[in-house]
Amino acid sequence: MIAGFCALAVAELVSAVVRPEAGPVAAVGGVVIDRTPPVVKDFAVRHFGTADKLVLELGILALLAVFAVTVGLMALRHRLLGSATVLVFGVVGAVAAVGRPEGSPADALPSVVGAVMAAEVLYLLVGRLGPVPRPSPAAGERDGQGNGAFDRRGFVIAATAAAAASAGAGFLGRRLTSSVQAGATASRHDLVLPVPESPAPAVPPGADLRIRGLSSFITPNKSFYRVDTALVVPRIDADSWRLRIHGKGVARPLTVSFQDLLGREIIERDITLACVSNEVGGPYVGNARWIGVRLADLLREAGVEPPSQGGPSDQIVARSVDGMTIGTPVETVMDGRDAILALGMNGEPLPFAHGFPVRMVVPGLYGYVSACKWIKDIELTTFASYDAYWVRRSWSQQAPVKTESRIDTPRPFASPKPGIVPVAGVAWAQHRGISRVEVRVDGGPWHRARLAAEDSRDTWRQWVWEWPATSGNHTLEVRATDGTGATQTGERVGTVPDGATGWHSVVVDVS
Ligand SMILES: Nc1nc2c(c(=O)[nH]1)N[C@H]1C(S)=C(S)[C@@H](COP(=O)(O)O)O[C@H]1N2
Ligand SMILES: [Mo]
Repeated sequence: MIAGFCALAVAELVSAVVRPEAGPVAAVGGVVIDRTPPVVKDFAVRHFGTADKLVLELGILALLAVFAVTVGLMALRHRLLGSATVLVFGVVGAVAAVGRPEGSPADALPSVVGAVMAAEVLYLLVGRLGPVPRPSPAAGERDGQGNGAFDRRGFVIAATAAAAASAGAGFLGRRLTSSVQAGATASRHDLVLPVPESPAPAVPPGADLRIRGLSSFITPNKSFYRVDTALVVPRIDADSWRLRIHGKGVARPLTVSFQDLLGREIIERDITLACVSNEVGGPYVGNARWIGVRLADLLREAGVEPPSQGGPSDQIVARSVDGMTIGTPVETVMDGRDAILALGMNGEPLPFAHGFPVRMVVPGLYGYVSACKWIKDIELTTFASYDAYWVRRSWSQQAPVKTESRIDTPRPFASPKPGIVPVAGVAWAQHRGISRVEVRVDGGPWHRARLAAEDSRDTWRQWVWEWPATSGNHTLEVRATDGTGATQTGERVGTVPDGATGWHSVVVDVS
């Protein structure tokens, strides 16, 4: 266990110099995420939610602990074989790190150096457990240990020293990583958001019904859902950030810096973002005020034309610094909607976890086909010639947001008193808007809910229905109708391949 700890701590230190993402646990975890079958991923999201990454990392550590004990027992019999096995683990970590989307040969270093150190520590410690040459038979008799005698004191000293040195290395690694990232932290801290040339219209007074238990109209950054594959949140210095726009039909390829973006026309918009992995009634949806640059403006400047005007590319592939690829229809981005290269969220620079310094947001599309965080590259291509990350994992190429509604209050299995009970929630159909929400009790007739004032058709809309509740168990159901007049389907389908459908229902016990 001490040797295993030493491996991870030394790897931590070395990865601070190479890059944080190259650490063995992050690298192996990344490989697991990339290879997880959709069923397992859905299971993890359902049961662990946003803690799925923590569960994965703890799982890897638990497995490593089991391996460490096994290898340790083996080393007691075959000292060299034990150490050699540790090196095999180092190779596994190294291969995983080098093979990551943005991996380079240097990424092997943390695992290799960590494993070599651990192999040595194991060899030395096991050596201390061996029989010591006895000065005289009398000494052995005094110990009462006969041939199995070992230098207990020497072992404890060596083990303690190894553990302490490892802890020191690990601690130093952490410190080093945060000082390497200090530039990024400072660049975010020092950023003053630009004043938008085109500000978002004020949220109408009646948009937030302020009912207890109902999601607030604007979702604060700290409670905004986070969905991504990054075990180590990328921290990029805005000053060194660049975005390249290139590919098929790009007459004038562009590379823009953060300063370039700040010098352009800045717009501000309220847009609701939703994840395709959100189950009916689920939490992976949030509404924020974004500030940034119109993506269509940049594309036009680069000479891009949408397919409807003869452009040869129908897909934008956005690439992030951590190797995520996200494919978005060119036509959608250029159809006049407010597709944004966002640099601010709810009045502050993007939080690191939400894509600092720049991310995409496209109203009306699920995040996995539109909302690339930590973006660094935009390539114009075709859907026929390129499948982005999630498309290769059985999700659809095209994924407009489906009309959905959710009951926020009462909570499932709540027990309100008989009388008027406000049933309230949110409904969303980004870029189509919400025109009606209805609620029914126990499969009875649909009742029209009162809609909160509409902020924009790109945002969700709150609703409330005053329910004259009677004693007993009741099932509440909700459905929404979008701005085109289409009513949300009651047919239950799962999240794969392009978003869940069905009516959210909540069972309550009025008593
Ligand atoms: N680089 C990167 N961008 C990403 C993802 C990711 O894994 N990596 N996940 C996408 C998905 S699936 C969603 S739903 C949104 C979520 O954005 P949020 O975490 O800011 O809420 O980001 C999108 N952008
Ligand atoms: Mo998502």
